[in-house]
Amino acid sequence: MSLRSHVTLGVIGAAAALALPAIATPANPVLIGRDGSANAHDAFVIRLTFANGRRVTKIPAGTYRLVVHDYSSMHNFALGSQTQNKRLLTTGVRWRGTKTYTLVLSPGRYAYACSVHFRTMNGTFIVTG
Ligand SMILES: [Cu+2]
Repeated sequence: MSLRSHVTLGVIGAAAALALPAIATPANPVLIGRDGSANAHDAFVIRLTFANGRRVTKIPAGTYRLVVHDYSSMHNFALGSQTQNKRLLTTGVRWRGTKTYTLVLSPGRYAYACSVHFRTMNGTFIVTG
């Protein structure tokens, strides 16, 4: 290996080492909300999952980054606290797109639903202390 490539690798190695603390810093955990689906936009489906696809049922209190994919112009994604009887966010029924929210969740019961089809498109989860 030439001296030049050694120097280049050394610089890359140093940069990677410097980048590590930033990678290790815990970011807010990500939750994914979906109404409709990527394949069938108007599917009567609403979901709240972790990034790995697992359904959210119980999470610790804290700050979360919620990414909502509203795939349908006939459904929406609304989230509220049942404990505080308060709506936290809602997307437009006719609107389609992706929005990111920062959620500060305190302990209690929460529900999400499509405002139009809330009887069939809904889910709940618990935030623990
Ligand atoms: Cu709906």
